[in-house]
Amino acid sequence: MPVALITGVTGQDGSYLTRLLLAKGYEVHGVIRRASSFNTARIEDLYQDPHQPGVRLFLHYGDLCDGTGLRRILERVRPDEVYNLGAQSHVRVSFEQPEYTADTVALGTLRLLDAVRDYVERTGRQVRFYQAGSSEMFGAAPPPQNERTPFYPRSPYAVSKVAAHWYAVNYREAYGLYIVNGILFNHESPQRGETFVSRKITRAVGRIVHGLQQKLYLGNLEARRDWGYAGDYVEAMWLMLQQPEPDDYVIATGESHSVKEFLEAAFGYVGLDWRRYVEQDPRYFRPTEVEHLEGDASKARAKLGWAPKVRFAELVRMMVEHDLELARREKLLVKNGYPAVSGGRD
Ligand code: NAP
Ligand code: G4F
Repeated sequence: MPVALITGVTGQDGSYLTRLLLAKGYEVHGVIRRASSFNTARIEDLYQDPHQPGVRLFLHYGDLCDGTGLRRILERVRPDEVYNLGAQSHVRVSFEQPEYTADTVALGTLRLLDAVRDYVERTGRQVRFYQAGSSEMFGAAPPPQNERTPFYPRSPYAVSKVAAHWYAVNYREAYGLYIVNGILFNHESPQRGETFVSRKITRAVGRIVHGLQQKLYLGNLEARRDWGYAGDYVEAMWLMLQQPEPDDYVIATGESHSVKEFLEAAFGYVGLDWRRYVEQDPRYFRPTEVEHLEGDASKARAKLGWAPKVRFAELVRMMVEHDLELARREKLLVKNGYPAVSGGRD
């Protein structure tokens, strides 16, 4: 049975990847951070009581800022594949916490790569490593962006991802390790964090329909993103690690939309005019913005046979429908005396 280790297992991509690998027959080990409240909501339905026989999902406390712990987990798990998805992944927050972002994203990757390097050297085992790179690394470089586009990062997050990318390339070349960089454009889902713009919008649509929210405050509405579906993108991660030789790949739909177009699609789906509900708040603008990301994934199509299945309109519909149901349940709770969740952050 192949064994996978995932950092960021509790995040959006971690939850989709865990589902995919379990379905493929893997034993999956996830690194979770100790928190004062449960942070495993996205994988709750996959969690298995370790006291039961036949369990294939295991969780280990760890942190990308704690190299010793990562090394210990590696020794215990003895993985065939490592997926490094853990990160402080919010671009605007990275302007407020640049040092912490660099610690998790850049140094965290280095810590894990270095632990894998020593583990491989000592045991002689093969370990395949996936590094979660980002289209944010292209930043101000004009679209369409592909593997040959020079990086021009525009945030502490993006600079840290560029560092992680080059650490990965260097460890591949210096030590002959099997390491791939997936350069993924934005991908969303009903599991997307609620402070990213897509989910912030679809959550607001659900709440507005059910009378739980009146206004939605956003920043730059002109920015364009190449939005795909997380379920499709974790397939690409897995495919990258199944190739005879390690390489780097852009994963994207090849189609971009502005935040305004996302608003039109999401509010339009429930027959509302977004202009009546949306206001701009300067706090959501970034000191340096990435205006236009639109990927060219022809290399992934040719070499991995990968193509996105879910397109923009379908993605928006899926997210709005999910969040309408969530808001309906929230309304029931509020009606029964539970405090309302405050929406519309970040
Ligand atoms: P996400 O939902 O924000 O999940 C991030 C994960 O990292 C969470 O499990 C989080 O744990 C964990 N984490 C944060 N800080 C950590 C630390 N110091 N040590 C260990 N784990 C830590 O992100 P995502 O959307 O799934 O993205 C997965 C990866 O792909 C990230 O590296 C992101 O930067 C990258 N990426 C994402 C996209 C996208 O559009 N989604 C595109 C390109 C690249 P908690 O649950 O405890 O917070
Ligand atoms: O949803 P976002 O926060 O995603 P962003 O900045 O593109 O980053 C995401 O995708 C990257 C891949 O390209 C990942 F690497 C990264 O980890 C993350 O998953 O913002 C999208 C756009 C931006 O231009 C932002 O300025 O939406 C604009 N926006 C406008 N109002 C807003 C808001 N973004 C957020 N989060 N909140 C707003 O109120």
